[in-house]
Amino acid sequence: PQTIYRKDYTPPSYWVDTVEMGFDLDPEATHVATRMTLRRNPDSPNRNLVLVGESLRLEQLRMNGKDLSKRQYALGRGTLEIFNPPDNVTLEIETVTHPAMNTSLMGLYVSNGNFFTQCEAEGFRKITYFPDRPDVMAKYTVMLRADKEKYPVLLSNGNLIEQGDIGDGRHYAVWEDPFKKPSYLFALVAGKLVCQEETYTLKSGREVLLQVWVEDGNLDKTQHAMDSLKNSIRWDEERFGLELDLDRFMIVAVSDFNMGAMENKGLNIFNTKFVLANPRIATDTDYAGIESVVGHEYFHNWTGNRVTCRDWFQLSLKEGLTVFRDQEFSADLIGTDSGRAVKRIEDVRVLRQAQFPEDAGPMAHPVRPDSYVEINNFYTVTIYEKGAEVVRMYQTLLGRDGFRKGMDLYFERHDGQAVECDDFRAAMADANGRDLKQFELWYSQAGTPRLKVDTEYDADAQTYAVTLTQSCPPTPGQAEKQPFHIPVAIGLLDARGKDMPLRLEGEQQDEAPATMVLELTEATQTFRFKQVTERPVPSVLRGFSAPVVLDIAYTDDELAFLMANDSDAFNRWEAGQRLAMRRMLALTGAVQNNQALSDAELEEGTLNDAFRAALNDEALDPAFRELALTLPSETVVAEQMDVIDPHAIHAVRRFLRRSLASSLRGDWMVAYQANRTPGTYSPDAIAAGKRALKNLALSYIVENDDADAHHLAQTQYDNANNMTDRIAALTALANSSAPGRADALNSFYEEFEQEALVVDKWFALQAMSRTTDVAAVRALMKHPAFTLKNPNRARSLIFSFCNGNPSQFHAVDGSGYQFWAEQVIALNAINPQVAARLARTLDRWRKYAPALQEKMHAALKKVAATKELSKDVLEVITKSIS
Ligand code: BAL
Ligand code: ZN
Repeated sequence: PQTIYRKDYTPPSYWVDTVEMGFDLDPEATHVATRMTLRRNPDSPNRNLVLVGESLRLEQLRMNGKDLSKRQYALGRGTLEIFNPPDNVTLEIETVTHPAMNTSLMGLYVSNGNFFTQCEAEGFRKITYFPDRPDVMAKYTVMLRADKEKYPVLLSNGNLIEQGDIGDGRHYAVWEDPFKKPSYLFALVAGKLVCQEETYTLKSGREVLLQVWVEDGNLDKTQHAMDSLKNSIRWDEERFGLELDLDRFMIVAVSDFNMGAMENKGLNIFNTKFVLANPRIATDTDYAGIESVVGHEYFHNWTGNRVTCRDWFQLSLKEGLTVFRDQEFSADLIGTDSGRAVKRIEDVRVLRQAQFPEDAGPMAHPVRPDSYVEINNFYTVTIYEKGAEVVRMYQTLLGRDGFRKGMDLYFERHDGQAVECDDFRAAMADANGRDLKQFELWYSQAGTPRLKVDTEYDADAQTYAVTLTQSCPPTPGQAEKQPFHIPVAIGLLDARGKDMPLRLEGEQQDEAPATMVLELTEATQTFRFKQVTERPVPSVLRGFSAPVVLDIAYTDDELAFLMANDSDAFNRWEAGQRLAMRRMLALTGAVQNNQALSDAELEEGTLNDAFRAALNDEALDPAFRELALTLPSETVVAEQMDVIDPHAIHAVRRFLRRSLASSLRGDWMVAYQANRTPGTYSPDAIAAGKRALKNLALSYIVENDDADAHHLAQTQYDNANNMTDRIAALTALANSSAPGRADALNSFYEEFEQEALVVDKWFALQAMSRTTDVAAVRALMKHPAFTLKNPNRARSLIFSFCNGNPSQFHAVDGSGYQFWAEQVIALNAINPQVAARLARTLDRWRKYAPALQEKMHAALKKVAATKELSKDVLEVITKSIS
């Protein structure tokens, strides 16, 4: 397959001004009539008009009112090229598509008998021939026609301007979107759906209609999405002065969906997972996920839709920025400083768990990639989460007000345009009179930078020198890296654990702050603090001020001290994680040397004491304590090893959990009792934090695997009035030898058989359970509720096992890898996008011991040798093997 390069960008040969579409919706064969007006782009070197189309039957092609003769155009593989058209063109195209057969879930498809579309990135070309690229923005008018009984609801972007019957039991609706948009934001929905609706008054006094559409029977699960939408609208007005520009804003839930959700103009289409919630079926995590995804899609209306991307290499322009916005939204909604810190820790955990490995593996790419084979493979944690970190660094460097000025200028300059990441950076620089040239390297260089910290205290001179040294490992196609512009937030703690006032030598300062942002721009720089009256303990990279790996030498005692005292909550958490990581790596080495792990050693250790102190510190938010007392995940530990040994890591993490479970058993029990949340369920941050800590305590207690522990879990399972507590108890039981284990799993399924999202949880928790091996997963695949065709279901069982159960997946006989290969191949035939995601699982195969490597390589080869591999999967596998 062909590689597309950023450097090859050329402007389109024609702009499209208007698009009128008529759909005759039929699951077997939908006819699409499109009329568009185009105008030659004088800046393009190309004379011909090239449209793209995929899996389409072309029925008719007319230009300026006349049929085109065969000599005037060429129909290639995926392209329709019209030779040397006049400057102004009206094209009429009729195409036929087959929605019911479309299992890729791109373009127009059918889910549970209803029609949906997904057009980002390149799905519109499965609906009609079109210059399907984001820099071509047009105004759309759409008429939908369908059987009235089967498809009573007909929706598209913008405003409903007309509807009525057309005889034969059919009806129609006409939608007009007043805003120009790229084709990837086109959407339609048709079917049997019901909605919760509310009118909402904007700050300006204008009233808007808000709707959340779901399948019949789900109206008891839409309130949280609706509340989240209203919160999003208010937040964007307050924080960024951005108003909803439409009179109607719709969210539609669909159970077959490749992504989390999609920001189509005025008609957001969501995976049911990010809409449906009530206490019976949804966990606190689900509630938080819905809030952030509803926010994310809503915020795209300005960052993505009003200002969009020139080409797909600029994807992070909208995604990094919009993730940053949704992160800030969630943090602001919690409101408290400690709540913000908890949100920050959670976001950084995702970055480390998923993005750092990506940045160190064969698919590593810059935030603004230089090339791709299949753009769908670049909806990555690098584009999204690292992209959000890059946006966050502007705010760290410029301050909140400076960041806002940059945003204002960005919209002032680019509203209605398709632009580049560089345009965003220019707006930030110009609005603040700052030179951000070097900052571009965050967009162009892949890899996670390392930041080494060396310190020197001079008691006589009372100075403290902090030397920062940066480096960045090579990544595919980038052997050498230039130094980044890195904001390093720092504080210095005195012996009592208090922040010392910071004064830099050679700087004019009005005040001496507790935290200062040092700007590292060279490979090595020394920053010297003055009037430092005692040797401090440094707290570096506060709030995780840059997406780097921090290399700093602390003693165990210093880490325990920081964990207990740092005024920066992020670094308090970080200190505990470092302490745990150090111990986990040491023990992993011991396991590999066949040494026995001993409890006694741990009970007297710093880690045990530090964990006990954090657990019992009533001044700390329960949500924070839950994070502080959770050991680094097996994946995060794996990334710290030169040669990953999944079995040793698993043994060590389990050993440490059991040790902490038994040595702190009384403390866990106290925390368990103290953090119950009786009464009516509420997903607010305080209550959710309590449940999180209580359920962490439960999971530790059940590590003891005795009758009392089993009883505690069983009682919680039987009496829970919400899914968070229910599933936590079931998970604990599933990971134990409790006699009620099998009964609980069975009864849970029976109770929730009709709730697809809960059945997903049921599969997922078994897939990730310690005792579930490949054979058990194969058995679960035979369950009548299992299907590979539904992405959520495939993810719940297959992905959860391959990515979330490392010690079983990496079975020494290679059976996990064979299973993986079979599923990638099976999914490839159904849904290439989902298959390519699963294909990423073996990205890091070169990091394992030779015996495992060999078996992984064989599995990769097996996939590579498959006939009719999609370019999605082919790109991932080729990059992994090469
Ligand atoms: N644009 C794809 C889905 C999302 O990032 O919102
Ligand atoms: Zn997005």
